[in-house]
Amino acid sequence: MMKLLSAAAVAAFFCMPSVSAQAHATFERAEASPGVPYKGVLRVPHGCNGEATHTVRLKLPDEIVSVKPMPKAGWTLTTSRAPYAQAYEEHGRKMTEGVREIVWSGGALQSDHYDEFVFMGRIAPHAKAPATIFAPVVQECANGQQRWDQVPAEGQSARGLKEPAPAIRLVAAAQPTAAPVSRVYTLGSLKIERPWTRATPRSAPVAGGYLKVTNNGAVADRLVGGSFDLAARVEVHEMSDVGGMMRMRELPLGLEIAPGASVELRPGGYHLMFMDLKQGIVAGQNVKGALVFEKAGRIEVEFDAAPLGASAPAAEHQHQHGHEHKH
Ligand SMILES: [Cu+2]
Repeated sequence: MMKLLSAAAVAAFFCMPSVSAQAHATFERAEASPGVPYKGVLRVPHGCNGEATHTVRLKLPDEIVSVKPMPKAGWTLTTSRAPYAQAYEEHGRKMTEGVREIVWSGGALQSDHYDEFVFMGRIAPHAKAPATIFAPVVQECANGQQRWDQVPAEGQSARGLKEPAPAIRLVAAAQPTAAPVSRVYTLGSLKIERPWTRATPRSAPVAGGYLKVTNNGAVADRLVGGSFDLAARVEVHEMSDVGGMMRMRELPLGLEIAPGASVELRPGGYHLMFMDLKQGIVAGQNVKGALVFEKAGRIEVEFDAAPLGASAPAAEHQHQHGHEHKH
């Protein structure tokens, strides 16, 4: 016959070591790439020696920028701002300072409960990869603290540390295996090869457009703009390294394609900027748009969306056959 057991009796019966009591504070996503958005979900598995946590302090490493913390019911949110170790440029605006510490306070997280503390940010475009970055955390309780601020010595593993700081591994953005992509267009004496774009986070306001144009004619032409189904308008941009800082600006007169020349629009260089996106771009999606040249006129094209952070177009073909696809 079934009997109701008290919680204590159940615990005694199973007599298992509590997994959560040994767990460390960690981030849900432990890997990210320079220049891409990062949603930080800090997982807090227990309190201070069995005591409830009333405050969680999270220090952001230099590599995490543009941070906005997510408010949390039952907790008071405060942030402290400070200059970034290294300024960077985002769409023409110089970013010099931002949130460096987030404090959630006035809460009551029981030691045998679990909770998550969230922020949205970005891995700085100048962050080095591969590397591991650390975000020290302090939990404050009525009579003590639980710190997560140990960082392994250079070249050492964090495995042996009792109170390791939550870590994020930075890896170079995914480079899709380069297979030839067959979208090629001809407009007068211009040859336009494989227009592509990149997946974006849902809330991204802009995206980049890339392609290669070759002018087989005898006179110069200019790429002056275009359209993109998911954007309000399209601008032609230039990106350049000015004293170690990536700078982006609109080319009001467009981009010249000299006779006989090939110009490649690619991440980190010339690009189309899709302004005021209506929705996020999904990897694998083909988005219709158009290119407008000063002399050759307008042509409808399709942009293939490569994964977030890709530095080259996604492979169009699943299998490589060991030969070039001719067009
Ligand atoms: Cu741009």
